[in-house]
Amino acid sequence: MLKYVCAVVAVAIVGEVVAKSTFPMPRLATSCTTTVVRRDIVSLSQAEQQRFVRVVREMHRRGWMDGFGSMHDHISHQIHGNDQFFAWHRRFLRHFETLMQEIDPDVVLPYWNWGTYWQNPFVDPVLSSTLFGGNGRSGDNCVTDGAEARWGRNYPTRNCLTRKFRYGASTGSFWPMRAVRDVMSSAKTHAQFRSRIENGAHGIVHLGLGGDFETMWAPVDVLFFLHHAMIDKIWAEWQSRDPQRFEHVDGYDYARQAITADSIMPFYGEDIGSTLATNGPGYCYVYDDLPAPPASLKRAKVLMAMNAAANATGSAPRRHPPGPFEPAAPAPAPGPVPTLAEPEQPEQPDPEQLDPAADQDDGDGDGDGASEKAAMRLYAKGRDAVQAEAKIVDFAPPQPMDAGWLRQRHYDVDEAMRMQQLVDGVVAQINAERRQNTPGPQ
Ligand SMILES: [Cu+2]
Repeated sequence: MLKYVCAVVAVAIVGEVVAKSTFPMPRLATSCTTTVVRRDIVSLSQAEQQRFVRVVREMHRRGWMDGFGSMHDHISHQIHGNDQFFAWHRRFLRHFETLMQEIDPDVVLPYWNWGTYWQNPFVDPVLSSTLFGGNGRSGDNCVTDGAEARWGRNYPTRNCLTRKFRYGASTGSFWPMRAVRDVMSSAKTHAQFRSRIENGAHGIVHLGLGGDFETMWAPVDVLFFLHHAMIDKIWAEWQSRDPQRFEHVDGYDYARQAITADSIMPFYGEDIGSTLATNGPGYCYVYDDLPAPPASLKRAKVLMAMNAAANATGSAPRRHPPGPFEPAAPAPAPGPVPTLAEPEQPEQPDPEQLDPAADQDDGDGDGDGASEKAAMRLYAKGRDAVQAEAKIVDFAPPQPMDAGWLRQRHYDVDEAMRMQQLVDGVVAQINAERRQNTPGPQ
C-alpha cells in the first residue's frame, strides 16, 4: 500500500517537472517514404558535420535537450538494468532524430564509434574542439570547446553542461570492438546480450566522460545520442546474425515481468516489437556497414496496420504504466537557457584535428597518484605515436567500474565484473599479438 502511495506522489512530482520542460513528441510515421543511413560522424563531410551541429544547437536553444534529460532521468529505473534497455533507447533516439528532422529534414543522427580510439579516447576527433569537445574546464567542469561550448542546461538545475573525465585529463580506455564482437558471438538470448553490453561497453563510456554524462540526465549532452547510436548499432549487428531477433525479444522488465515483443515501452506506450527492425515503420534507417533487416518481417506488417488504425482514430498512444509525460501541444515558448558567454558561430573544422595521427599529448595529466599519472601518460601517447617510436607499449584495458557507482545507476555489479574479465582477456590478447607483430582485428 505504501508503495502505491509513493508511486502516485512521484508521478505528481514528475508531472510538474516535465511541465517546465515540455517538448514535442511527434507520432512516428506508419510507413517509410525513404530509408536513411546512419553513419559514423567522422565519415561525414565537413559541411554535413556543420549542418548537424547547427541543428543540435537549435534544439538546445529551444530547450529540448532539457526535455530529453528530464524524461530519461525520471523513468531511469524502468529503462536501465532490465530488458527494456535496447528497445526503449532505440525509440528515444528516434524521438531525438524526428525532432532534428523538424528543424532540418535532411539531417540524420550519426554515431560515435568509440571503438576506433578505444585505447586512447584522448585523440578521438569526436572529443576534439572540431566536434563535440573534450573535458570540462577545471574548477566548474563546464564544457568550453566544440559544438556544445558554453552550453547551459536547465535540468536538473540551472548550470553549465559538464564533463569530468574519469582520470583528470583522460577518460581511460573504452572497449575494443573485438571484445564487443566476442559478446555478440557468446550471447544467445536478448537478455544475455543486453546485460553484457549495458554493464560493459556501454557503461564505461558514461563513466569515462563523467560530469553530466555519468548521470541519468546525460541526454542533456548531445553526445549521449551519438554514444547510444553506437550501442543501437551494436544491437542491430547482433540482431543481423539471426533473423529471429528482428521479431522476438526475451527477458524481464523492471517489475520482473517477462517481456515479449508485445510488451509496452515506458512513456511511449508503443510495443517493443515496433522497434525491432530499424528499417521498419516509423524508424526508417539502417547503419552504414550493416545489412538492412529483411524486408518481409511479419511483425512490421502487423504494426503498420496497427499504427494506421491508431492514426485514423486519432487515439492517444497507449501508456504503461500511466505515463507522466504528455506530448506538448502546442510547444511552449522555450525558457531561457543559461549560457556562459555569447553563442558561438559554428567553427571551421580544422583538418589537422581530424587527422588521427595528430598527437595531442600534453604529457602531464593532473590525475591523483603516480599510477594514474603513468596510465594517463600511456593513454596520451596514442597508438600512432607509439608506433612512430617503433616500440610496443601495451594498451591498457578499461579500468573496473566502481561498484557504488554501478549500483546507484541500476547496473549489475556481478555482470560488470564478468565483463571486466572478458575485456581484460581481449586486451591482453591484442597486446600479445602486437608484441609478436602480428596484429589481429581490433
Ligand atoms: Cu539511458
